[in-house]
Amino acid sequence: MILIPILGDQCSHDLASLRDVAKEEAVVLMMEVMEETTYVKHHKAKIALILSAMRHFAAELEGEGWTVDYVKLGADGNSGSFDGEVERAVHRHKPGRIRIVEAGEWRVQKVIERWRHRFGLPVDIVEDDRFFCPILDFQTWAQGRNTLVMEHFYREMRRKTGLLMDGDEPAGGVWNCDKQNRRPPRKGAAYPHPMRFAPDAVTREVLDLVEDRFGDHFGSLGEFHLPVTAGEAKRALEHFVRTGLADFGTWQDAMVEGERFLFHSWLSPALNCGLLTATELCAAVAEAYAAGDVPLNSAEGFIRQILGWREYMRGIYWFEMPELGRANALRHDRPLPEFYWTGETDMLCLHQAITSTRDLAYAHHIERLMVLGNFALLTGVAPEAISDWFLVVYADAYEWVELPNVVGMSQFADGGRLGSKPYVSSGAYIDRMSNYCANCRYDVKQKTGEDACPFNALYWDFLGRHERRLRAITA
Ligand code: FAD
Ligand code: DLZ
Ligand code: SF4
Repeated sequence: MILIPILGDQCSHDLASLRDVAKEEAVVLMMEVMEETTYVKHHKAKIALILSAMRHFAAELEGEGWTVDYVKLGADGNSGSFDGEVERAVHRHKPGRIRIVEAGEWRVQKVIERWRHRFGLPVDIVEDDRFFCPILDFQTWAQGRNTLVMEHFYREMRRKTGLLMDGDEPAGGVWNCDKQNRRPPRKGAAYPHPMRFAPDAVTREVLDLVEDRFGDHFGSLGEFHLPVTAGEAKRALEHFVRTGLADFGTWQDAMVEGERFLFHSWLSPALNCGLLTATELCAAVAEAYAAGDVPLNSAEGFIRQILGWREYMRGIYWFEMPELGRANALRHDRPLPEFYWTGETDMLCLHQAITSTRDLAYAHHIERLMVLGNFALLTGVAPEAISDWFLVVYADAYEWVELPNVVGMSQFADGGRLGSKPYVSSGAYIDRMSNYCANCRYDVKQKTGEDACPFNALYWDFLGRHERRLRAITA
């Protein structure tokens, strides 16, 4: 008998560990464990998403004929850890071997790698082929390079997958449409909304459980409408392709007061826990482009985020761990301002991004990078402090994608290995890309004084403080 543990971010029907295994010879093990729900105090919506997705997925697997041993959080004897639950399952089922897909996070992978010794059983750790680029392939690509340029990696991935390619040439003759993707918001524009799913009985039970056991965690559950099954996630993807994708590219960097999503997909929670696959997403977008339904700058812009940035971030994570978790090239050491938890600040841009984060476990990319990350970097917050915050507050946050985005891209704490310059700006950038400044208590045009936008002085102070180091790094 084979024991197949499936982790909370592995809720994919085509999971590699389930392939080529006879159902009658296997027991699938799924474990709700306190260690995972509390190793950081995740946003309530993230815990609800994972537990609901796990419960739905287990029921679907049973429907397909798998035997599933599902341990609920409140089950008698639940040890609270992956180690403990696999140990108990080994006693229950007496398997001849264990088979598991490699973990998304370094911390968990280290736990799995000890199982062979711990349980005295063969443990097959199977490659996670839900990603386009195997970890070893990325390491081969990255080995010996001083700087790791995403664009070079991305072009190789386009060639390898054939996505948006005309033979050897990029579709439409350009590899990257980023320059067409930086329009500020239009006055009076209407925005679509990601598809919302009313919680069913399973999700409602989970929502009660989360409120009951994790009531002191950050965030609210009132707006919980995320997809929790592969079927719902597929509908959410189709809805996005129909309603948001065409304008995604052009207004990718725009920010608008009160508009949480603009033309963004909000598909990352479903994607990162396995309800959707990267292949499915890219295929749907490439198909819409081929059918003439969406322009190239949107199709390319979206596929670049998945095939380029997402794969690249994962590669960097596994290439640079565990050192990445400690990186602090600019030697920043300030604590995180308290208002990151409360949203209580007069800076409207930060207030907007933080309240969206609190209410939905969501803020879009430019809010994360150019508002929340920018402010932390300018004020010298310790990378570990801001990284812990990012890992807690988003429904799509897993260390493999959060850490390189925060420590590398946003905080420049890796000293420029991932990006050639820090993503910092004064208020002028936020003013150009949003309508926030018009309604803010601060004046974005003023550089000094009581009413001056804080981003302005902070920006020049940052450049002055780090001039020598930045010159050396970027020389
Ligand atoms: P869309 O704008 O619709 O983009 C489509 C998809 O592209 C996303 O769903 C996502 O899967 C992918 N994507 C886009 N940019 C990136 C990127 N830089 N890295 C990886 N994937 C990307 N993304 C996470 O999935 N988890 C995180 O914990 C996370 N933390 C971040 C922290 C910071 C400081 C920054 C700057 C970015 C972070 N991102 C993270 C990347 C990005 O902000 C989110 O993927 C995106 O906002 C998710 O919303 P969406 O699905 O509406 O994205
Ligand atoms: C994020 C999360 C949470 C909150 N809870 C669980 C859980 O109870 N059981 C589980 O299997 N997975 C959970 N997860 C997702 C894991 O943290 C994720 O699968 C690993 O970090 C990947 O390495
Ligand atoms: Fe943010 Fe400054 Fe604009 Fe206010 S004026 S919204 S603080 S950038």
